[in-house]
Amino acid sequence: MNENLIDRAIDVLDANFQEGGFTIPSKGLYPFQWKWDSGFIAIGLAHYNIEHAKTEIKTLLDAQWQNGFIPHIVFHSENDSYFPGADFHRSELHPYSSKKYRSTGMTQPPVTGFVLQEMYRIAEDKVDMLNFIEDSIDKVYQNHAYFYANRDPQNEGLMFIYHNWESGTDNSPVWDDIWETMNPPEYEFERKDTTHVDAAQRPSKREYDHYLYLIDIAKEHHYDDARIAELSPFLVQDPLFNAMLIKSNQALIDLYGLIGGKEIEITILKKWQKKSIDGFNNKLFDEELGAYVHYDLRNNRPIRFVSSSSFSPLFAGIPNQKRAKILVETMLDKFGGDDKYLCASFDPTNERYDPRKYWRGPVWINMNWLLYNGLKDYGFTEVAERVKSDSVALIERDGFFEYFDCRKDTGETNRVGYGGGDFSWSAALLIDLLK
Ligand code: 9WN
Repeated sequence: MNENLIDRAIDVLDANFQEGGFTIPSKGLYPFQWKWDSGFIAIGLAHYNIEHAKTEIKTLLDAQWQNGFIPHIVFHSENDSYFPGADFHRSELHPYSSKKYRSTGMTQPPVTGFVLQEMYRIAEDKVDMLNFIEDSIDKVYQNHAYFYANRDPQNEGLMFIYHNWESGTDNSPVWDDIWETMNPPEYEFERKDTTHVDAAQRPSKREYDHYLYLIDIAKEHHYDDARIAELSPFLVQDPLFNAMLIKSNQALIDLYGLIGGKEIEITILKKWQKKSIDGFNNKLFDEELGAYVHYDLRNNRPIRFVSSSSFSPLFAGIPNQKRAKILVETMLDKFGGDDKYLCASFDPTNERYDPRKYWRGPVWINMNWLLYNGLKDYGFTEVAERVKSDSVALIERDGFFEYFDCRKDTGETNRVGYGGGDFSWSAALLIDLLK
């Protein structure tokens, strides 16, 4: 059974691999290269086509800006099946943007560092992989340097994101109260996503108005981070985003150690790492909720909701064992009923939870992959195994979809998964889970 599932996953990835040397997340819906998708995809590719895995990362890093920034979408081709495209984002407004590729002017969770380490773990030819890493790692380091120099105005070791798309968890209920503080114009535009996916599973038109308005503000200031930090109505310290950075910092420390002769970079990374882990634990843990939460820097308040992002610090070794245990209890208590697959993207006991709608409840395989590995590292073997077998069960039930209903019984027949079909990271990470 597993072999068959792996073969199907490989077919999905191969069909989504493009001549330009990158993998689209899903045909029709997402026709370009996305930053954190590329990382997860490279992990899956590394298991059966190491050259494609290397190419995936090389292509992404080729789109890096002169200031170290790596954009969230790289528009490799003209394709009008996606909105908003290159003409809306206008990355050329930033003086340091890539001259080779048009892109967005926002980023996504910094997974590339730990992805290089995963590729090293998976590769059979370690010497060859270390050569590849040696060629790529400074670019990832520069990306981290960009974050510490531009995204941490209060010097807390915690980076801000200025757009919900930077979080990767686009329409999470976590952002709802921020939308309440804004009043964007009613944009006129043609939605493309809802021509590919049932509108009931996607963000609303009004939510898109907010998303576009945030980009317009950033564009008005030519994507200048300092101006964005002063002016953007959306300015958030996200536990998922920062956990990915911390995990990747550690990966860079380890990999530079293997390469040798990189003491200066290692010293700087260790300094960043200490500041970030301390800042994270001091600021983002909510004792009452028993979970890490987001912090709204613009309105100076914690955003007190539990989502799958709340547990992602397990993947980066951020909580001590005692806090890790509290996190697991919270997860099982709120998300882990026998009637549900782990792990819903948003607290099923909260009134904002919606089991069908995108990041407002459904299970995502990339989040489960992070949680599985984090739980395993902390010795929560049984829960880790449950997250893994639930992920496999959902893919077996619905196929390689983008997201999944966590309810074991939805009362519906002819079930299919939600969002885009033949979704690349669901396939890639399934391969890694089963290998
Ligand atoms: C905007 C590509 C991306 C993922 C995100 C997911 C979704 C895009 C969209 O698809 O976001 O970036 O148009 O909805 O939320 O995590 O990287 O798969």
